[in-house]
Amino acid sequence: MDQPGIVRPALLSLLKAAHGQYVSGPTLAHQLGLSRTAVWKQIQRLTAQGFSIQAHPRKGYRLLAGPDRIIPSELDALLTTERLGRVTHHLLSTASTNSDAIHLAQQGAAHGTLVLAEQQTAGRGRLDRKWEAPAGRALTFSLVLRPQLPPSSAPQITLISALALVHSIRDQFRIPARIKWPNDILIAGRKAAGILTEMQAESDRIRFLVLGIGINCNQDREELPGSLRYPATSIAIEYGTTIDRCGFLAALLAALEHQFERLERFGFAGLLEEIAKFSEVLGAQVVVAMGGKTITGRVEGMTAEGALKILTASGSHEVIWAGDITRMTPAG
Ligand code: BT5
Repeated sequence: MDQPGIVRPALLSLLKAAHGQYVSGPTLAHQLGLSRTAVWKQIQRLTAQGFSIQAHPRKGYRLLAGPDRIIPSELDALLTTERLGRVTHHLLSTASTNSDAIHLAQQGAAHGTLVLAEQQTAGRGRLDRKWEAPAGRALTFSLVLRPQLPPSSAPQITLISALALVHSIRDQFRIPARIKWPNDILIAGRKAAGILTEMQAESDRIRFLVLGIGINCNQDREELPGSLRYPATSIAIEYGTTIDRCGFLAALLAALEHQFERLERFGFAGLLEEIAKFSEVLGAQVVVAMGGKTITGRVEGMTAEGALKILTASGSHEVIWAGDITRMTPAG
């Protein structure tokens, strides 16, 4: 039975798989196990959701363009995770998905709860800086996490998430993304994504952690914010064409889940080498700003907790737990 109001993700998958070519009504009906009238009704529902579909009396249907928003049923169909994203709050507009996720976590939201927004009106970075992204062009989301880890591991979650992001971007688009300690993803030296981890903890355990991720996906150059601390780019600019945000999100959630499992199994020290492999800053000459203070030196590596080790110009070894790399000359 065809349920009223529900669009079958399989229909969308079949249309997408045809890459803009027609798929005949009988083919769709056969593959979906529906009558041709039911297929036509489903097509109408997709159109109502913002998909642009051309119907031809003999050739069938072809997908011209998707809406600038993620369709929850499509995400559901693509998810391969056990827990991440299994409960999803999908919002067209909100102030900040991190604020929403914190609120939900305080009310007991389960590990893996996802808050996804097409637009944020007060998206934030660290130290209450702004995170800017036009509606429907980026990915802005937050996850409620309840790891069995001490509060001191919060920075590790940020770095492990960065590792998952780098792997997903590399696997999906063959783009050599890198990690800029502590929370940025760079492509060709430009910022393509940022991570904001916020936590509520007791002295010895994390009550919950909210992992907020903003990714520049389909913005063109004009849509990237003007005055930035660091030059920016988007995946589409580097990839050369727009990307399927929904497919990318599903792949990223799987990569995040995989990396969190590895963190719990092997500990952070076991993943340090891999993070170092994708680090943009290892060996680089840097200026790090921390509060009102700056430190200049060469990045020697990371501690087993995820802090940055710097050899300063005067020869002293410094360990930095939080800060911003404001200038960087790559290792050469
Ligand atoms: C970050 O902070 O990079 C963390 C950004 C996290 C955003 C996500 S979106 C979903 C969730 N909900 C939220 O409210 N936040 C999270 P930070 O390292 O402090 O960098 C912030 C700086 O990045 C700003 O001061 C700008 O200079 C710059 N910036 C803002 N929007 C940008 C963009 N779209 N692309 C590149 N840089 C940007």
